[in-house]
Amino acid sequence: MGLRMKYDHKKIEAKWQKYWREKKIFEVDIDPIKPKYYVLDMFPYPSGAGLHVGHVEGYTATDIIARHKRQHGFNVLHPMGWDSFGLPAEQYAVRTATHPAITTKNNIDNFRRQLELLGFSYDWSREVATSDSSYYKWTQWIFTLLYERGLAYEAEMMVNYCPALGTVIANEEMEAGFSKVGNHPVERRPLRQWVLRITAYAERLLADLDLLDWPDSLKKLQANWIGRSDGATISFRLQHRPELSLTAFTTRPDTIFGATYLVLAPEHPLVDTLASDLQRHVVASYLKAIATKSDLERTDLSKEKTGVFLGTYAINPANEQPIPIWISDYVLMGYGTGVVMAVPAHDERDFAFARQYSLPIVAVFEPNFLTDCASIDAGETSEKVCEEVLEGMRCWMGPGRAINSRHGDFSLNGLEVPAAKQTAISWLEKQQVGKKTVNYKLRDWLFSRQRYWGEPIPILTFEDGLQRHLELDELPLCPPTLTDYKPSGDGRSPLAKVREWVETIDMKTGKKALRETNTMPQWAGSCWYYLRFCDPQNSSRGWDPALEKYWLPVDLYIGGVEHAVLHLLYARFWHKVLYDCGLVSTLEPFYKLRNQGLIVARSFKTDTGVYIAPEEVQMGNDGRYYRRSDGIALQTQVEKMSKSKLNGVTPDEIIEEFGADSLRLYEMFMGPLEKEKIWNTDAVGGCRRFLDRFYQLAQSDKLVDEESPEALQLTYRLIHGVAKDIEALQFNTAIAKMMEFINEFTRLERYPRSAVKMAAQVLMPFAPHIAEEVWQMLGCQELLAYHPYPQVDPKYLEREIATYVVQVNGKLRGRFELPKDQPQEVILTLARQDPNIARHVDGHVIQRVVFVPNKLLNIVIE
Ligand code: ANZ
Repeated sequence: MGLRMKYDHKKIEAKWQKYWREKKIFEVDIDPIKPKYYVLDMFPYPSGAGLHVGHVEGYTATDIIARHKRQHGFNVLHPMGWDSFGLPAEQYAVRTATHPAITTKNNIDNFRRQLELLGFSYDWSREVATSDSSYYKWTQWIFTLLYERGLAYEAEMMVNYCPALGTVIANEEMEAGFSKVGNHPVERRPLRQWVLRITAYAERLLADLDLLDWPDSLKKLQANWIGRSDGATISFRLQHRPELSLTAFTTRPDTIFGATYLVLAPEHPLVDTLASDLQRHVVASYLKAIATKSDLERTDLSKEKTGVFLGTYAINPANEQPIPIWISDYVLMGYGTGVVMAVPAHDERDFAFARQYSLPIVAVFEPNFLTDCASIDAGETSEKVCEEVLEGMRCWMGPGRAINSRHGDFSLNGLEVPAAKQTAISWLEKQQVGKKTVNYKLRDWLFSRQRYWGEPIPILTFEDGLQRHLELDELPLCPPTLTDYKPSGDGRSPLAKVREWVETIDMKTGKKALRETNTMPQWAGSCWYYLRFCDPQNSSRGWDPALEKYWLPVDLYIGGVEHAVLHLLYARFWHKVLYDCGLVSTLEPFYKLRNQGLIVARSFKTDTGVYIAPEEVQMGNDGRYYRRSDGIALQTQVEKMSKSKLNGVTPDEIIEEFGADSLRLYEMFMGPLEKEKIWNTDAVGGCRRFLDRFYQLAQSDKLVDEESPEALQLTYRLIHGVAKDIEALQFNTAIAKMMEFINEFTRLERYPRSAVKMAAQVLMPFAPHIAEEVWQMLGCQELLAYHPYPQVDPKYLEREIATYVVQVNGKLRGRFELPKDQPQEVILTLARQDPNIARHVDGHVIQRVVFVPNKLLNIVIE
């Protein structure tokens, strides 16, 4: 009997990583003969904390796809780089006076080391960093293209200013009045800022979502953010000043007869003109009271409405009635026209406001309950609801027929909402007092930041106020080296303090000029990195058109859902501008996108809120958790991994103990890619044991050169099933199939060498180091990475499917359709990964599992 080697992951992984790196195995060039496949990750911000197991999840998924596509003959572009401008490096610089370039370089080196340890098959010759001047030269150049097309402009505007961060931030970067980074309070302030006209692309950004194979939830998020509203603008003449008028945007022009007052945003430019002498005083004090409120606070539906009457009237064009003009902070200047025609009978906010200030409420639609009874609460009758609406005691936003809507020969009476809308718009257009209008919630993109560690905006301003952008031969424009990175605190960038950099002589005209001191936001560099990866070293252009044509679009993009309205919207916008400039050949950058789910972890704490490390926790017989040392009962919670909660793990420690292949396998086995998953270090051991068994298989005494039909059948099923799962990005079920295979295969009397080789081919995308090693141990000379995927003979594939019913304490909780004869462990594992089933099981002790082969699994908990 030969001496068997133990599976030494450290030796094997180091060996193959060195080989791949030194032989530049994964470097690619265009190859007109092969089909191309571009698979991209959302490149990381190289933080000081290093790679996270969440990065490993998405990066393993794309690596599996990249390797799988190579096996299928594709020319695969799989690059990696660094989104390396950003606030943390700058804040660290402020604290320690270390130049951000130094911190960033160290962090990048650490990230690269960690990624290499995972055996990802990147073409490292294409590595880029957004903070390198050879990269941001082109980011600045794209900015000049936007500027030339009128898509970058300066404006004095109310901005979200975050005093703690010392900078302005975009709407997309805040939530409920706080910055998403650091959760600091954000104020409203007027400041001169650079803004990108993303609104000019609103319709295309919305319409082209239809071209994309993205998760529906993500498309919906973008569509809602863009927020298209179809309606009309209607102009209201002023009662005693016919030369003046106010224009309102409404989505319900059909309710025009019910418009009983107008409400202006407090910032509306006509507020001062319209306030009567009598009301001037109260108006002024109202304006003062609301000055610092954020849009979010102002539009909060639940808050009590406030406002004041301006003392003047407008005329409702439909019925010629005078209606009072108010101001209120629930109307925003930044949306529509900043004027609302208030229809209290059919709009909730207007209704609350009208009740508050006793303004008239006139119902103009009679509720139609045939098509909508959702708006009636339990215990109410439709008659009662109808009566209340007609009496102005209740607001009705559902469908109905128009009433009280006639003046002269203009009538909407009897029409349903959609028809009434059309009729109203035609009438308004004919009378020239309104027109059909589409409005978007999307605002222009606030593009300047008062920061040091970002791309300087390449603009010169001359003494006469004229400006020019720097030409390509003047780029990159590098920031000066500072020793003091602190924001100046007065809303200006740290660069503003460097007079000799700011005050300059324009090389082209010899005129005195000032440099722009604001820098670009972090999102700028990531707007086009997928393009640079096509041609990363080009110093004379951003990318070569032939290379762009060959590699683009990105065929598969994987990343977190948190980028739904930031990076993914901004990058689509830039791409469309580049398309209009004739610089890219596809309408969209990323046709297929999938999100990875969050990896969370169980944390434990005592009643007094002290977090306890998982190693110190033990589960009692009652299924609860206790501190090992003294038996104190602990509270437990599943939450984001974090240092302070002691529930984090680093890829480094897992790789050290179990190996990169085990980590890759485990992260893919945890559950469906897009779902949230709970980390469990013990389960990495299960994946490790599977690899151990596979390694032993390749050295077994039972290996033979002859084939056998049983072995062929098992192997072909595996080859076929795993390929199908990979194409569908169902990596967890692919791994379940491999585990099932090894169980069945090791029961055979003889192991045909050819079958084990094919199994190594199937395993390679998931656990590439051990697969290459086994492949070599079985006598194969050439590299497995490019070896074509095995062909299957379909006659071996037929196999019956069984429905496995899963119960928890006898109650039906799920169902799986799988090939017959699955072992109990496979069904139990799949069941525990299924959120619907896991919900009933997690946190309980499993007392017993009843298994009826090919039929049923009943999990009995206490
Ligand atoms: C009259 C009306 C009657 C309205 C009715 C609604 C229901 P979306 O769908 O979000 O686009 N509105 C217009 N401009 C506003 C502003 N600057 N600040 C706050 N509210 C504003 O909302 C459009 C509706 O929001 C408009 O249609 C307007 O109220 C209000 F039965 O006009 B509506």
